[in-house]
Amino acid sequence: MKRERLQHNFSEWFSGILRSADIMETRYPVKGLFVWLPHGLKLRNSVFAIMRGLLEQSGHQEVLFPQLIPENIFRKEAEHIRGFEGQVYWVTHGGRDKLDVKLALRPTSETSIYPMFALWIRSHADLPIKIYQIVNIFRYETKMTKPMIRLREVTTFKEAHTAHAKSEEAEAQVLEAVNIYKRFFDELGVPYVVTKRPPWDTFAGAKYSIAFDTLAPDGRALQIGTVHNLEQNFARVYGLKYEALGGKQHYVYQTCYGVSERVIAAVMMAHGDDVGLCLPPHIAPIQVVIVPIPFKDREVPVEQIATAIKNELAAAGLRVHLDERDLRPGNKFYYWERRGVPLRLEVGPEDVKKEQVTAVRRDTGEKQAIPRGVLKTKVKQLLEGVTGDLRERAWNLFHASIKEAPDTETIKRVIQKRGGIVRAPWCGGKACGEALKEQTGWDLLGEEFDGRAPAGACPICSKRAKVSVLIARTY
Ligand code: P5A
Ligand code: ZN
Repeated sequence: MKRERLQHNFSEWFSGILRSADIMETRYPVKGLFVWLPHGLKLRNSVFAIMRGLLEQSGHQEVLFPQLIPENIFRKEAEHIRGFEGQVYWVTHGGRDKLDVKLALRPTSETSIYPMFALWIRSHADLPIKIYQIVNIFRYETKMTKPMIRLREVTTFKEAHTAHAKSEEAEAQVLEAVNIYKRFFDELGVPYVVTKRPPWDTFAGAKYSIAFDTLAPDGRALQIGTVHNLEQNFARVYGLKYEALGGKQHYVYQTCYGVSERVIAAVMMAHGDDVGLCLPPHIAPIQVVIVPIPFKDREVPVEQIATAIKNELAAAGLRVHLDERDLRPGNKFYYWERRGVPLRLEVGPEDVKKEQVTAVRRDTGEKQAIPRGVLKTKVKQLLEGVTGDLRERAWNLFHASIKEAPDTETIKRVIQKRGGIVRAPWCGGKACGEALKEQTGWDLLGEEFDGRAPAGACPICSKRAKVSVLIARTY
């Protein structure tokens, strides 16, 4: 399967496929805002259903907070504000009246949620709190906007927020969140690295941030999720206190973590090819498409049989579509291939005669005849195979794009030449981190999380390396 065009002109491929695969309308007349189309919205919903399941299973409860935050409350946490100041849209008027207190359109919801936490938390018994919401947020992004990837209205912001009695519990929560995200991306077959972001790239108001990055086909790293330990920063500002057993008041410890529709872009990139999308079956809005191949001069009930097959597969719980349009089969094939439908079943006169169906896998193009008698079982098997193979292929490509480099010249050159991620030894010092960024000209993703103990010396200070640092060109 060809991925050349994706590599060389990823941007063009991506915007082309958004429209032709019925994912997004990109001509909405406000910069950074886009329209979800039916097929795209179904894909989005099934991806976020997985996330919902993972969060619910691990004791998170869904809430829904208002979108507007009063300026005075929004401005309380100094660091947070410094980070978001330049990105906030303000509501200043209600009708013709100027508002007494300006209202921020949430760029994220810490400052909307935590004042309510302050009302809810009284004693130790009220903790922990683990909530999440899937909402839209607004960020006045100044870098180039891109559908799903850098939006001014993020339509699908999944944010979770937690509060704990003890520092260690917040630490444990960070690990739980990292594991939830790992499972999420594994389910989607989206490969990733996990790093602890350097201080200059830490979420505004957090003690530290852990981030997931994948690679776009053009070799640039894309941050697809973050987990933050907020420690007591927000708790102190918003007065989130609980009474411990002895009657003493304590500030809570907090974490938050989020992903957005960027993960949908990551799914499209991880599995797509020259033709278009290639979707993992469990999230594909249509898993199986049936294309009848009628034969004019013969009296074979192709359509009738195709309908029977459709009903049989639908009854088995598969998302199946019968394409009865008056189009040439070849056009239909291409149409569904572009949309990434994992499996096509063709029913032609030959198939009818032999009581079989011809199955074609979207990912490999592999064709095979399936006897009608074992259709259900065989189709399910094939789909499972596709899921596994897509994941494996994506991870193989990803691993091949991670290179080791011992010194700044090599780091610089490797990324310049082929993009991807470079793993280098690092003493872990902030100054050396900054120098690495300066001298290579690329971005530090950060210290590799649960990475292998590195061999070698820090390329800057020559001290023995304590950790591995990952470096890439980023989006
Ligand atoms: C965590 C959830 C936060 O906002 N507050 C609540 C924390 N973290 S974050 O890193 O700023 O955002 C989380 C993830 O959202 C995606 N993202 C975006 N996606 C599309 N367009 C944007 N403008 C945008 N900004 C952030 C990123 O994947 C990020 O990791
Ligand atoms: Zn060093």
